[in-house]
Amino acid sequence: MTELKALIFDVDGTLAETERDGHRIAFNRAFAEANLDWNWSESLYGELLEISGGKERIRYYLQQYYPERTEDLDRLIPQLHQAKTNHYRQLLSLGEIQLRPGVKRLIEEAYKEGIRLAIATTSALPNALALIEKHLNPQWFEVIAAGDIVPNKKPASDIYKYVLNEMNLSPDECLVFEDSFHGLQAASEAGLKTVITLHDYTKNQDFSLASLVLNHLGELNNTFTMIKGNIKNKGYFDLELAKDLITRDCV
Ligand code: XBP
Ligand code: MG
Repeated sequence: MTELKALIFDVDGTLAETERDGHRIAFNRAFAEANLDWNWSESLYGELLEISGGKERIRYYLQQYYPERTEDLDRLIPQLHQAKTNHYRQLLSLGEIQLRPGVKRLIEEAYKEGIRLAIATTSALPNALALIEKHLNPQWFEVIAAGDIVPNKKPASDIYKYVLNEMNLSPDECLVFEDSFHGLQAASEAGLKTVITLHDYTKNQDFSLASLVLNHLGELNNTFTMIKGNIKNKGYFDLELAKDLITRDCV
C-alpha cells in the first residue's frame, strides 16, 4: 500500500497570502524608487499573476504597456527585481504578512511525525526564506526549491520534478499544497496529488485536477469550507487526512 512520506508546499498564496499586500507593494515601491510612474493596482496585479516569476512579470508588463521600451531591459529588470526583493523582505521582517490558517499546525505535526517536508516555489529564494524564517523554521525542510533553480517556472513541472529527484521519492508518496491553477498544473504534470487552498486571486480558476479544494487548511476554532472533494467529519486538515488522500484512488 502507498505510504505518505512527504508534504511539498508552494509558498506564495499557500503558506501565506503574499501577493496583494506583499509582492505587489514591494514591486510598486521598487518602481517608485527608480522614478518610474508604474503602479500595479490590485486588479492589474491579478492579471499579471498569469505570469510566474517576478522578473518575467516585469518583462511581460513592459511588453504589454511600454512596447517601445526595448533598451537596457536586461539591466533594468534584474535591478528592479533586486530592489523589489529588498522591499519584500523588509515587509516580511516587519511582520506584515501572516501565515494562512492551519499551515503552521500541519507543518509542525508533519515534522514531529517524521513526514519529510519540502518547498517548491516560483519565488526567488531570499523571498521564500524570509517568510519561512519569520514564521517557521528552514531546518524543517529537507529541500527548499525556489526561483531560477530550474529552467522553466510553473506551470512547467520542473520544480516538482526537481524536488522529487532531490528527495529520491516517487510522486505517489507525496502530497502537494498549492493555491493556483499554474501550481496545480505543475504538480499534476509531475504526477503529484494536490490539495488547493484558494483565495481571492484564484477562487475562479479551474481546479478539476485537484484531490481536494478548500478555502484554507482550517483550525479547531476556524474550520475550513470544502469546495471540491469527498471528506467527512473534518474541520481542519491534518496528517490523518493527508494519509487518507494518498491511499485513495482519486486524482
Ligand atoms: C509566485 C510567483 C512569484 C511571486 C513573486 O509563485 O509567481 O513570482 O509572485 O516572487 P509560487 P519573485 O506561488 O509558485 O510561489 O518576485 O521572487 O519571483
Ligand atoms: Mg502560489
